[in-house]
Amino acid sequence: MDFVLDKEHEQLRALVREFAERELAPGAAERDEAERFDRALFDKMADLGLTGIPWPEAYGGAGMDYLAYVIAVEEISRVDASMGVCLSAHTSLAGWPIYKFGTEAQKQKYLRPMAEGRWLGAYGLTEPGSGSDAAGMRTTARREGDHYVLNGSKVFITNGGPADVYVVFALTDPEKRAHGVTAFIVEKGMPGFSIGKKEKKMGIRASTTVELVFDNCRVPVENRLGDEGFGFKIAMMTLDGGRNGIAAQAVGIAQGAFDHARDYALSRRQFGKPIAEQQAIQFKLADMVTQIEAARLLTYKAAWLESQGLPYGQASAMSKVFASDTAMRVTTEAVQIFGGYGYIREYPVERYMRDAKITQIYEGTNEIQRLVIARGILQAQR
Ligand code: COS
Repeated sequence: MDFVLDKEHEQLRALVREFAERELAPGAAERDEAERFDRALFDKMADLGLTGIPWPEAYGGAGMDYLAYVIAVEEISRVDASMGVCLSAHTSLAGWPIYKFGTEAQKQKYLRPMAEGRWLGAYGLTEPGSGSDAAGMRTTARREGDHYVLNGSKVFITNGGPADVYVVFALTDPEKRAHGVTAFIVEKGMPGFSIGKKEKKMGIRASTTVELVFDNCRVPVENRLGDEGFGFKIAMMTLDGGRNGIAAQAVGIAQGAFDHARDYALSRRQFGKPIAEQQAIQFKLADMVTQIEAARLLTYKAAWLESQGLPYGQASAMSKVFASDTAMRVTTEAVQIFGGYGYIREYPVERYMRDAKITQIYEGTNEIQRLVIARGILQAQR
């Protein structure tokens, strides 16, 4: 067992941290305020080779592992959680299923430009009436010759709008629920595919969250991802890894808020001395840093398991629950340490607290994560 990162991962962390401080930090508050996604920043991440970290070089990737990927998401999110989720959804939710289940032609056509950062990816599972009960979806895909015709809508789609490639799930056999779901790769501009309502959110406001509308949308058969009826498993397996990307985002948010709170505690003077000298503040900082470290270890372990080809679904559910709950606790305490200044937008920590909340909700609520963990325990006993 080795708890020290190797040189390659340390170098990546340093590279991403420097990039995030230089390119993302200066405008993060303004983009949040304006609810503005900046595609040029994604392009800059592409220039650094961050948009295809775990994919082989043959598909335009960096040929690194999932640990490298979560370190990058963590460091981006430490400064700007909106860009963190942009990278996470692009890589884990859109890239992974194509890498894992795509044909060679699909990988060359879609994964390569995504890995190179020329195309942005998104994932469409959730619908207005089906969130936690993902198999309750209503969107249909009817085969007509060499096309499928999609009808329905998807909601809360991260990167939707700017994204060029969408991995979308629809029922080819509605009677069969989960076993009747099929996955498709839908391109921006395909006839009958449009972007609906753009959501106004509490946090991660510099990332887009939209509705996708399919109105007799014609998708060529060669864009089916995997076999008919295999889509639900693709969706679930994709989320198994995606959830650890969200854990990494949560660790980054918590670390960013902690860093601001620690610096503030050292400089803010009350009762004639820095507040960091008061035990009440020291105990908060000690708890915060301990929880962050535990969350990081769970996240890195899940990434390591995936990189080793070992089962990681339960480990990802654990990292996601713990890291997101940690992000919420730590950011709330960071606001408390800042006192009245913590509550106003001129200071950064209220943004971290708003950004943290979604990590307990998306890619499966924490209640669903606990269900996944519990199922794993019970199955192991059988
Ligand atoms: N990996 C592989 N297969 C999986 C799987 C996984 N992680 N999870 C479920 N499956 C398979 C099951 O094995 C089952 O297949 P068989 O019937 O052939 O055995 C099939 O999928 C249906 O699974 P299950 O019966 O468990 O489905 P449920 O309807 O009970 O739903 C939960 C399971 C609740 C776990 C699922 O709906 C879920 O994860 N919901 C949350 C959705 C979510 O995260 N949404 C966020 C969207 S992205 S922001």
